[in-house]
Amino acid sequence: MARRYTSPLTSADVTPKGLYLNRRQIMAGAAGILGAGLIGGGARAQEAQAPNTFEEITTYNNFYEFGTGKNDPARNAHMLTTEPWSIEIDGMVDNPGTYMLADILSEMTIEERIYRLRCVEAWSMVVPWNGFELNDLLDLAGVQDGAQYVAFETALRPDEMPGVSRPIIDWPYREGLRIDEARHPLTLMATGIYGEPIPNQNGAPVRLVVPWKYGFKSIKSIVRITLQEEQPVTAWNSYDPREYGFYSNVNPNVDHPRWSQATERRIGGGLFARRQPTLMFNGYEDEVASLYEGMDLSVQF
Ligand SMILES: Nc1nc2c(c(=O)[nH]1)N[C@H]1C(S)=C(S)[C@@H](COP(=O)(O)O)O[C@H]1N2
Ligand SMILES: [Mo]
Repeated sequence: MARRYTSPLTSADVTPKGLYLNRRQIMAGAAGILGAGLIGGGARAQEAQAPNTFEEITTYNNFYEFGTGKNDPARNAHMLTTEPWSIEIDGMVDNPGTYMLADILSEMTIEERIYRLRCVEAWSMVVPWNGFELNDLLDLAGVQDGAQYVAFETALRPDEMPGVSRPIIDWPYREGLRIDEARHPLTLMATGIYGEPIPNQNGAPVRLVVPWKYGFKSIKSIVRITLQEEQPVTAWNSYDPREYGFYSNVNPNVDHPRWSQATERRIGGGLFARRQPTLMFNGYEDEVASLYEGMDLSVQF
């Protein structure tokens, strides 16, 4: 199995809510940093890295199933029933079926991961997630040879999601990763923020977090995971493939057709704060660049 990722950020970077966290996990993270020394990409990503407040993370959201305004998810997502919750795991797996989330969680190790989140709209945050590695869930399902991609689907519940009555994207929200991206130790299934259960507006009860890709790849409130041979059809890519690539790796050198990606606005930085430079792979270059060796990132963006 791939090495585990240790966050270059320490418990000292987390505001008091972080104290709810499992102490052993925090200590393990700190030991990892001392042991490993500075990790290149992670160290660079550490600039201006204090996590955003719980308030910022939970009131400025994109979750179009609950409306397209940044504050709509915070106002509407309470309508989503998150308990009980199950995930259908199907396609090229040894153990297909409907998994209760509670059963999955009993098999998983929950860790804290303080990650940068960079939206394709050129704003960013730093979020202290809690979650487990997608890789561990894939092992539980038993990935078969030949499975080259993982497809994900968000719940589609018109009764609970006022936003889906508008045909903004072709619902349900869908996303996908290549299998090596899905198995990368940075790729997290998040169940919490600041040591608290993840709020509905952030994708309760379980959502994907792929920190080196634009935020829309990090699909929320997941009900289905499919292992397959072909590249999955995904919501934003099929909406407009020129604007939203399948890969959507954060890249300051590849602009969105309608705006520059060279800089970003840090949420909570204040109205007059200077924009900060966008980091290649969102600051995780040392961890993930090898996944894309030999690819022309301006073509396969
Ligand atoms: N199902 C679903 N997942 C989604 C979205 C969405 O609209 N629906 N928005 C995406 C976008 S554009 C971003 S930037 C992140 C935002 O996550 P956050 O609200 O937790 O910051 O969620 C992503 N996941
Ligand atoms: Mo986004």
